[in-house]
Amino acid sequence: MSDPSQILLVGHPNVGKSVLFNRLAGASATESNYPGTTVDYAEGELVIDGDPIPIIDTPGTFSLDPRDRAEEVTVELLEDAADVLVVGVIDATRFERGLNLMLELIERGYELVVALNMWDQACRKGIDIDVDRVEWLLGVPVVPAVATEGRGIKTLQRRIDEAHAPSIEQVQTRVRNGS
Ligand SMILES: Nc1nc2c(ncn2[C@@H]2O[C@H](COP(=O)(O)OP(=O)(O)O)[C@@H](O)[C@H]2O)c(=O)[nH]1
Ligand SMILES: [Mg+2]
Repeated sequence: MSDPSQILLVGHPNVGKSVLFNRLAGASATESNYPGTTVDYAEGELVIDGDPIPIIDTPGTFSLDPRDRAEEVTVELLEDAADVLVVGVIDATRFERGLNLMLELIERGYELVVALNMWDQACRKGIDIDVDRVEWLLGVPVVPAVATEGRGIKTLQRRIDEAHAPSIEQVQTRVRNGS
């Protein structure tokens, strides 16, 4: 996507969104309270091609059919701005669970880049994910990362430019035929 109005980090709770957010937004980060709620979220800026773009660390959500106020806030943040670019964050040790949320994001037409965080834990546990293959199946950039160590952050930042909104039908066909 050329000029997103906002970048949103979206993922399950405890996948490392906030650590990743702090790596990306650095000193620009500030906490806000979502209007009319007790839900907090952090906002900052990420400079892409010389332009500062607002970036938001959304409350953890398991799906885009919200089940509590925090999940509702994430869905509202996704729906409120036009030209949203989503950095979907998955815990690589719980890859398949995280994948469902990415498919929901694709289904709703969001421009997406996926961060496969906790890559260190996945390696330690012997979980072997074929990143190129996942990238081909989803049709969006997929970047392994270890947010706590700052690994993968530069690549993620660079590849935000390649964010893509593939058609869910194409993704489903590839998943059906390609496995
Ligand atoms: N081993 C490992 N731990 C991580 C990584 N990223 C985050 N964490 C830890 O995972 C926990 C949850 O991170 P947090 O950013 O709060 O997750 P959030 O709920 O998605 O915002 C914290 O204890 C982090 O230090 C990672 O890449 N590798
Ligand atoms: Mg968090």
